[in-house]
This record gives sequence, C-alpha cells and structure tokens, in this order.
Amino acid sequence: MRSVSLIGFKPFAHYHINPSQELVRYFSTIAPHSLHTLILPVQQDGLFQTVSEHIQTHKPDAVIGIGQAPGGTIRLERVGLNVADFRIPDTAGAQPSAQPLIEGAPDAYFSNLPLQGLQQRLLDASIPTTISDSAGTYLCNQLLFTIRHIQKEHTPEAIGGFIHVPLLPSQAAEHISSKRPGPAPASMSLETMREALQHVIEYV
Ligand code: PCA
Repeated sequence: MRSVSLIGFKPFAHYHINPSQELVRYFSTIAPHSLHTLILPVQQDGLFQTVSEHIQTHKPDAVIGIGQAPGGTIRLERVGLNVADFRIPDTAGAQPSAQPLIEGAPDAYFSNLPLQGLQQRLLDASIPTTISDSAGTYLCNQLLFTIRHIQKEHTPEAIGGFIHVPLLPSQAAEHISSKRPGPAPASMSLETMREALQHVIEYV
C-alpha cells in the first residue's frame, strides 16, 4: 500500500476551529501504519523546516496538504506560487508583501496529484469538487509550494498537492450570528469532507 501523509492547519484569524485540523485529527485516530499526519500553525516561520523534517522522516508516496477556504466546493489546487503576499498577518504577526518564498526556486510548482481523476471520483460520490487555479498567496499556497519543492529534492518519485475545503456549518453560523460583514458563507459538513478525504486517500 502506498504511504500517504496528510498535513493540515490549526485555526487562524477569528476562527476557533479549522476543518483541516479536524480532518487530520480524525484520520490520525483511524490511521493505518501507512498514513502519517502533521498539523501546522498558520505561521510562515518554521513551516519549511517542519514540513521538510516530516517528509524526510516518513518519505510518503503521496503528500496532501489541506486547508480551509471560503467557498462551496472541495477545491483541488493546481498550482503553488513562489510568493507570499499576506492579506492578513499570520498567527505570529508576520505579513510579507510580495516576497518570494524561496529565492532562486522556480516561480511555481504544479500539484502532481491526479486532479481530474480525483475530481471525477468525488463528483461520482456526489461531492461538489472543483479544480482551482489559485491557492491564494497565504499559508496554503506556501504549503503547496513547499511540499512540491521538498519532494522534488528528497522524494522525486512522490506525488503531492493541496486541497482546500469549505468552512464547517458551525463557522458559517458563527459568521452570521456575530454579524460579520459580507454574505453568509457556504459550508460543508465534516462528514462530507471526511468522505471526500477517504476517496482521495484511496485514489492517490
Ligand atoms: N487556510 C489558509 C491558511 C490556513 C488555512 O486553513 C489559506 O487558505 O491560506
């Protein structure tokens, strides 16, 4: 069986929960030996080092980053850009503006997960899934870029990519009850996200 690593994020900004952390926790409790997990703070400082150690220790055949993003679909990200341009500070207070993530590295790395096959599998399971051409310029983009950069150097046969999941219903409800500006966000249940991730783990 192929070994898979799931990497998620802790909560950030005004959120008290991050569905990616909930998903990674869930899979770590039911994990077979071939599944590795890592939860990162939403901080630029230390991300490269932590992810690099994780990949070099476990040498997973597939690495899947996960994070939350507003929207109504599971988003299979196509590309990570070599840039950090944070709209809000990270949880350590850093807010780089149009900075390269790694000087001298390529401008971008593509995910090499089988995006189209994955999308079809999730759609066949009635899970709304899109392929996204921008993971943003915050920590999720940074994680995707970092995963592929490290894989190219240390585990060149491996595949890696990133998946954005929507907010949880509790986060959308909180948005409305706390009268945050903007329209009520879309959401997806944790059960559906788990089912999606289960398909992804089986497919890659
Ligand atoms: N989402 C953020 C970072 C952590 C997360 O879950 C992003 O989309 O960059």
